[in-house]
Amino acid sequence: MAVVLHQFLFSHFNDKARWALQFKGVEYERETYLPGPHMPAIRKLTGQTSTPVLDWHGSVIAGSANIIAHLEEAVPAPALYPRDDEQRSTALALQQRFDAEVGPATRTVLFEALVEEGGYMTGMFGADKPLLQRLGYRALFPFARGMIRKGNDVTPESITARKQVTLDALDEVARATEATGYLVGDAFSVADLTAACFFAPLANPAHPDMARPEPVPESVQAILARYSDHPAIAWTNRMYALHRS
Ligand SMILES: N[C@@H](CCC(=O)N[C@@H](CS)C(=O)NCC(=O)O)C(=O)O
Repeated sequence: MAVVLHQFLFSHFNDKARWALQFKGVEYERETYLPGPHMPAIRKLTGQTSTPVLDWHGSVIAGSANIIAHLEEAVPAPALYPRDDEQRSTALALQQRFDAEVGPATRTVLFEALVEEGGYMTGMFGADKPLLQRLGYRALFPFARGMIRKGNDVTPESITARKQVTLDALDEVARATEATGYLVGDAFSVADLTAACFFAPLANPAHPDMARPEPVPESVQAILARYSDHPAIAWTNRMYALHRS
């Protein structure tokens, strides 16, 4: 049985799984879903609707952190968990905190603009789909806009709070990577992978899985411009260039 990643294109939580699979040198297939219509299939597989989901030779694993934990056990080298116990705990705690707070925050920051750009957003998530399916998805978008806002916490109160979480996380990573270039110790780990993925929507790294399709709408460009001078954005692009082939 093969290894299959059930995924959305571009999504930063999904890129955690893609990056870990690539880092470990695992050959795998991708089953790509359109956000929204994905629900019945993912629910049938896992009992919930969130992606990424990994089918590992018939065992189904849901959630980016669980997928990385499984890969770390199945393919120990190269390691994503630091070998030193204390450093491993630090890296895993950072992943847990960033999964809970920072991933959702940067998504809200980006979705504030994306949700108003129906053509761009549906084209992005449907990039690998046939034209007719893309057109149908685009036509349905206005009816789904409210649900997308709700599902991604794009509300006035939440946007302000999540911009602050985003800025605090960027500052934290810039500070913590100043000495060695990495978040924990002096080597790339799950902590760097997690933070880089969550900043990728704001950094727009030149990797085919995450680089925004051109032309990028002005509203999205304005968000990228807001963060472009932050040292953690340069760090994110460096992590993608060095460790995400
Ligand atoms: N904690 C989960 C969160 C994943 C997540 O938020 N996935 C989003 C895409 S970025 C998703 O699939 N949303 C659709 C849904 O939940 O139905 C993880 O680490 O994998």
